Order: sequence, then C-alpha cells, then structure tokens
Amino acid sequence: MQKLQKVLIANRGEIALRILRACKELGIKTVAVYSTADRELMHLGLADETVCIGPAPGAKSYLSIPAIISAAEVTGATAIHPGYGFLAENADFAEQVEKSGFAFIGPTADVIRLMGDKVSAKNAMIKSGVPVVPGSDGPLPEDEATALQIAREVGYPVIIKAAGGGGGRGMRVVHKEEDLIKSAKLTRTEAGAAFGNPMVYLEKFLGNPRHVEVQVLSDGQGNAVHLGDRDCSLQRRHQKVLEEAPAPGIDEKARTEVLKRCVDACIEIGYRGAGTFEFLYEDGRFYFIEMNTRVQVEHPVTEMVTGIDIVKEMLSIAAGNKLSIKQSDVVIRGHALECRINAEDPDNFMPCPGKVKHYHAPGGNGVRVDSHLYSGYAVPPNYDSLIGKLITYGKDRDEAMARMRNALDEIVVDGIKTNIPLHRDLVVDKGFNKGGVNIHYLEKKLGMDKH
Ligand code: MV4
Repeated sequence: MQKLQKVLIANRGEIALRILRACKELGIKTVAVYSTADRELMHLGLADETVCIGPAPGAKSYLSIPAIISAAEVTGATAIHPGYGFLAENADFAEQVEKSGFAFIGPTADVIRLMGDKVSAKNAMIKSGVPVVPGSDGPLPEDEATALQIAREVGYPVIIKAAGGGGGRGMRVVHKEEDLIKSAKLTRTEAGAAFGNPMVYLEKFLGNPRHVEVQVLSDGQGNAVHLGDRDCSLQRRHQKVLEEAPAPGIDEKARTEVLKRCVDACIEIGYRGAGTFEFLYEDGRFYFIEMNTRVQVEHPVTEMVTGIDIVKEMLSIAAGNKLSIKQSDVVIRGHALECRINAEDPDNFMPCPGKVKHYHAPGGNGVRVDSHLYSGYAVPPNYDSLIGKLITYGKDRDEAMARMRNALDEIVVDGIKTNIPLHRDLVVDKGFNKGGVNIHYLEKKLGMDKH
C-alpha cells in the first residue's frame, strides 16, 4: 500500500474538516490553508500545519492558484485535495499542481477538461454507451436551416445549453419553432460573455424529470466500481436542499444497466478518482446530462449505504494504489438522507452570516453530522452559506426519515438564521414522504406556501 505523505487541503468549512479527518485516519500529514476571514475555522486547530493564503475574497485566496501552490511548496506537501467548489474542477489548476510535482487528488487535467465541455462530455458518453438526452449530438450549427432541421427532428420543446455552462447556468427552453433562432443567438452571446465559449448544443426538453446521479470510484489503472445512485431532485434554483441514497422507486432493470454503463465509461475515459454521472430520470429511463469530476457535497449518503469512505478512497487512488474494492464488495444496504443546513433566511433564502451563539448537535443511532460549526463560531459573509450537513441512516427509508425528524427536533443553531425550519417542513411533507418527487416539487411547494 502506497500512502500520500502530506496533503494540502485547498478548501474551507465542512469539506476541509471532512478531508482532514480522512487524512488523520490514514496517518497522512495535513496542511490547512485559510483566508484572513477564516482564522476561526475548526479544522485549523486539528491540522499539522496552517498557511494563510490571502484576504477574504475567494479570488484572492481559495481561488488563487499561485497562493495555493506556494503554500504547498513552503510546507513540503506532496498532494493537494481540492474538495468541491473553488478550484475543484479547474483543469488549469490540476495541470499546474501536477507540473509543480504534487499529486492532484482527482482526475487528470485532460479528463477534467473533457467533462468541463458539456458537448465533449456528452460525446464521450455516447461513445461509451451511456444513455444521453436526445439532441444535436454535438454543437448546434450556426446555419439556421440546419439548426431548425435538428430541432424539428428532436421535437419541441427543446432546450439550448451552453457547452461551457453546467449546473443550470446558460440554458434556455424553446417551445416553438419561431423562437429557435433568436434563442440560440441569445444563448450564444450570453455563453460567450459568461464562459468565454459561445458554443451551444440542443436537447429535447424533459418536462418533469427527477435528478438521479451515480457515484463512481476509478483508479485510472483500468479498474472502476459504482457505489449506486442518489436522488437530488429536491432543489431550489439549482441549489440542492435534501438528498438521499438510494434513489427511491427506480426501475431495477434501467438502474442495473445505467450503473454498468457508468463503470464502462470510467474505464473508457481513463477516469481517476471519485466522480458523479448526473442523469435526468423520466418515465423509467435515464438520460445523462453532465459529469462532475470532484467529491460532491452529498457524498455522505452514499457512504452510509455502502460503508465505503469515499474521501479515503480518493486519497488511496491518488497515492497510486489500485482500487481496494471490487464491484461484488459494494452492497447497498438501507437508506440515507442528507439535509443541507445553510446560514440563510428561511423566508427569502438570503444568506445570513453572523455569530453562532449556541450550537447543539443531534445524535443517536444512525445520525451523522458533517459540520465545522461550534458555539461562538462566526459564519463569514464571503463564502457559500452551507454550514453543515445532517445525515441519517436507517434500515429503510421510513427509519431514516424518522431519525431525521428526531435529529431536526434536537438540533439547535442559535444566533443566526438557518434553513432548519424548511427541513422540518420537508420531512413531514406528504409527497416527499411518499418518495420519487421531481425537480419542480420543492419550488412548487414553496410557491404554494406564499399564497
Ligand atoms: C435539462 C432539463 C430538462 N431537459 N435538460 C439544470 C441543471 C443542469 N445540470 C441541467 N438542468 C436541466 N437540464 C433537459 N434536456 C431540466 C434541467 C433542470 C434541472 C435539472 C436537474 C436538477 C434540477 C433542475 C432544475 C431545473 C431544470
């Protein structure tokens, strides 16, 4: 077994603490980096070394490639874990990390680039036999007659998406033929400004899909496994709110097939590390939309139902080890839920940073809290409002749900506004308790609450 010597954690908050814990378990030395707004972060006191990398704005600290690489150099780190957000899916960062002689804990820069361009990502999936949303199968041509022809064959409504977009940025739905050309032009112009790439592609617009994603681990040495699926349909404005594993009520034949195809695709593209294939699921079928080349916020629900520590596996793969797990070792058992706790106003969703006067974590059988919160901690205004994740596990969905209701009754976060009231509402919601709601369910529910 090879082992990384010293890992620099290029992130903050709960995920920095999550990565630190995994390193400590494995006996790997840690370097925590922080901005001047983050001197109070919990994991700084637990790390072997700490380096201040710059002022509060992300652009000058957690997003600064030179600041992070310098911190790795001065501390003698041998590897860098990017976490999620910030530089996690920046191919240039991955490239510079490796060129500077450090291991990047994630895929190669080439693969990050391949998946960052949503058109090349889709083409790679088509090649590997992963089912995709029907569409232009490549860039939408600028030639108007050809574009109209493609849209007519796909059938309206269609959606135009920016190749450089993703996560809901740079998309436009088109309901009728007379709107296609001007919508394509507008999306191209916006995409050029936002992503420096005006390329767009076209897909059939699915009206009421669920968001179901597949977790994979792959060693870049020809071995890959899937860790089952997750349902992340409960979202507001493309921000996930509550996730679960496995996705409830999925057609077993379609599931088995798609999981296998994801594994094949990992081997085909030479994927290294943890990754997530995002699908829309509608009428019993999966349609690939994007691949995320990082550890995701919601990875704990998969860890709970598989017993596999995804972050430890990432560290092992980055050290050059072959996968320690065969597919037959992966058994999905029970059910897990995750509530994302945000420092935000529950009425208008505005971020609400400030000092946490009193914090009490819930507990009991099957309860996990991934959070850097403590009483007296001041949530800075400069970053994402996620302050913790409350995860429950049960032998089945009902047990996980009952434990989540208890945990939400127990948790106390005083001094700042949070979305805990929203979660208390959701776990008693009839439709959600039934399972299998689509991506519009939460926004519809919130809209109804207003009236
Ligand atoms: C779609 C779609 C319907 N049809 N593509 C939004 C985020 C980005 N990852 C892809 N998105 C969508 N793509 C087709 N062909 C609907 C969405 C979508 C969505 C997807 C997943 C989770 C939440 C969503 C909310 C609105 C729209």
